Amino acid sequence: MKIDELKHAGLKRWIEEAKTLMTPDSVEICDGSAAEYDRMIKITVDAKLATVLNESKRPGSVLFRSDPSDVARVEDRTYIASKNKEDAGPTNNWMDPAELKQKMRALYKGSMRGRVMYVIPFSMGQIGSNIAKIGVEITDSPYVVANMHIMARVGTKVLDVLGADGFFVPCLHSVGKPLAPGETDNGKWPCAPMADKYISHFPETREIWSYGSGYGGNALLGKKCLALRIASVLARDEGWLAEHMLILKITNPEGEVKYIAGAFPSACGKTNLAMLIPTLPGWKVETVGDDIAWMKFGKDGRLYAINPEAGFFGVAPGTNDESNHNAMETIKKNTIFTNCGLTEDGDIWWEQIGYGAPGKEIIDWKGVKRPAPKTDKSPKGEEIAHPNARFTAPAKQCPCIAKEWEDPAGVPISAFLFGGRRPKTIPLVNQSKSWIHGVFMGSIVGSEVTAAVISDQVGQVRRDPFAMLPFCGYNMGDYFKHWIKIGKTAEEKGWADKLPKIFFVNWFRKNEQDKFIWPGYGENSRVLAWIFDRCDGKGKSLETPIGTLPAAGAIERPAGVSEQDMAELLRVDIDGWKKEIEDVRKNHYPKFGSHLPDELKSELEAIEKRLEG
Ligand code: SAT
Ligand code: MN
Repeated sequence: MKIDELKHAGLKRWIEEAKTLMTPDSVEICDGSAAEYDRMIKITVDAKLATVLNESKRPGSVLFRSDPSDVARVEDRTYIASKNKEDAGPTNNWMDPAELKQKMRALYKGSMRGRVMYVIPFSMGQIGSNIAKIGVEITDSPYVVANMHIMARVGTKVLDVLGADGFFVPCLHSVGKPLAPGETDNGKWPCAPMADKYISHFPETREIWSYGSGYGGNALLGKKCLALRIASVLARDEGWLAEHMLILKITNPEGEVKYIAGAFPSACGKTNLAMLIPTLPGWKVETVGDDIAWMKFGKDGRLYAINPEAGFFGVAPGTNDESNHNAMETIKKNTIFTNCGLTEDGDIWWEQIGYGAPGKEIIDWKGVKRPAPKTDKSPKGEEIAHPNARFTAPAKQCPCIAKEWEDPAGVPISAFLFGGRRPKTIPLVNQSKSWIHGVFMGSIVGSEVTAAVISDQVGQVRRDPFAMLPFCGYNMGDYFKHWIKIGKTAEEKGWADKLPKIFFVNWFRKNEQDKFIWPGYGENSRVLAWIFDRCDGKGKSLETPIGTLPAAGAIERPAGVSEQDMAELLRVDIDGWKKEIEDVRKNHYPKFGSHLPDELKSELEAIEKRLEG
């Protein structure tokens, strides 16, 4: 399709502007076809950016190696450029939108020289769903085009829905590496130096400008940029929720079904939880989504969730047949791997894949030949696969994908989970006493920072409210208010009892020897079963100062967990909680100043009183 054939005048104008600014050699409007996907892969293979994997082992799959400086999201270079700094709030980087655009225009100038400018129309959510949103990404990266084919619904059919004047979020992306005449990438992942990378959001004008990175959430702009940062602003304005949450379907032995959504920071096991195989007999878990949930009230007063994505962009290391059999099945074919190891027999490999690497040698994520590890472990810092190595795979390939996963109406949510990596203090599971207490718990989520972000804080516990710290497109204090307002709306309409119940979970408790005391993975089904029952007002429980915990014996002990360990997992550590809450009062809540809702101040005081006994 040619630019002239486009029906949408605004889209046409925007493409022309981008072309004038970035001066690509040519422009292509993506149709979303399988042939187009294959062509993108061929271009990257010809440029030596991708390696085709062994067709008999990993059909239809390729491996990319990124630049060592371009391996994860860059929070320091991510901006929320609202007109007023206060609207970005204390947790976001801010710059004046005009100033930022000026800076970025200078970078974009001529940045696509020697490259093709691809225009990708995409829909987050089933095309035509009343919860879905349309975006158009302009990019000079065929890697991005191929990934977007998997992660979103792309192509001509989106333009049909957009029509002549439909709303779309313009998403501008350039890797920031123009090519001289005759030059090709020739095996070198194109990107710009760190100081020139910008992942920018303009919430008032609903625009995204990304420059200098080709990796994951920095470049696949439908994901974190649109479906979370911009969508959170749309959701605030339109009265719905855009959340960093997995969605799972759970069926009990009696055949009753519930849907649960859960917010956990990046690389805390959302994909594993969404695909878990229960160890509890008779229970079944199926996947609706593994990263993002968009939710709206239905006519019946329940919150209905859709997964706006069409694929999984999952962390590879640690994924194996034990930890996530369904993910291993999903990535058997038609998968894009990034920054994994390459074995002698043309397959991928990573740390904790469940087996040593075959053959004598292996190529690591930096492209260096190394002795093939005999076990699936490597010393820290010497990994064969980058700790944030990823797979991009179509959701429809997942053996446990729920049949409702593409239902445009969404699925009704019964429970919200909040959690993070917390070695101490936070018990295995804890139900909130009320909606507002649940919002309080969500607002104080803390987690050890993982390799999903380039940061010097990796390994340290930081507060990550609602697991949205890097993804909230406006003032986080106002975001808390929005959650409170959702509860109030439900109350006013007589739907309060239909709101999802809220739970805090922690699979990551450690003992004095720094060993995990809860086995996690499939055993988490024991916790999910208790949550399932609690949604029906069943499940033996105990009122405590921090919330409602399982009564002793309410969660059956898995093999390998001693009685003492179980008691520790469910102990209310009053001293630990006092410290936790003191940190919230002294260091966390003051950040939000006048934007902190009074309701949360009251919750803070109430829990302080309860802890004093
Ligand atoms: O933002 S990414 O999509 O690169 C991955 C993540 O942080 O969850
Ligand atoms: Mn995520």
